[in-house]
Amino acid sequence: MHISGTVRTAGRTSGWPSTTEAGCILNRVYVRNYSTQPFDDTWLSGNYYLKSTAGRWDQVNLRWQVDSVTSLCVDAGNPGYSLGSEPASSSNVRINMGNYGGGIRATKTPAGWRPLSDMTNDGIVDFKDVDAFCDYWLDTGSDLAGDLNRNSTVDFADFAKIASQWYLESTWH
Ligand SMILES: [Ca+2]
Ligand SMILES: [Ca+2]
Repeated sequence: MHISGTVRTAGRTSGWPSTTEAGCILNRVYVRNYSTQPFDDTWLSGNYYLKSTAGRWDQVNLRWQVDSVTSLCVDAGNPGYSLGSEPASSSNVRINMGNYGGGIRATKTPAGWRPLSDMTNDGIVDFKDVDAFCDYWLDTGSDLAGDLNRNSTVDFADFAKIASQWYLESTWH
């Protein structure tokens, strides 16, 4: 599944580059400075299934496998996208980045992994997310990153979601 989107914020354009290993790398660079951290905790080499402590599809043994780490690409896709066919759970609030995002084999989300309103994917809901959100204010259409309740309009109902999660942090933040 193709998961693209662009965050338009003041002075910069950053995206959720879609389907590839490179896309995840770009996202990680955007989120933090990962220059000192290895990328091998992110996906399974060769097939790009994102690792997760909540479960990741093992296509060799055809079962869900639990990992010791979780990829930051889990629930890091465009907040305005539908989850598609991803495994439903209260923890799964956003579509995953990567090849399997939106599909039935999408990697599962650990509890508290990603606030819906953490538009900048930096692990906390704060003014930077409001900055990103405001660029979509009163926009209409599908797949808008600021459309947190996914009703094709960016308005106060979406802002209320940010307000309700103010300073909420990811478990890894
Ligand atoms: Ca997800
Ligand atoms: Ca909305």
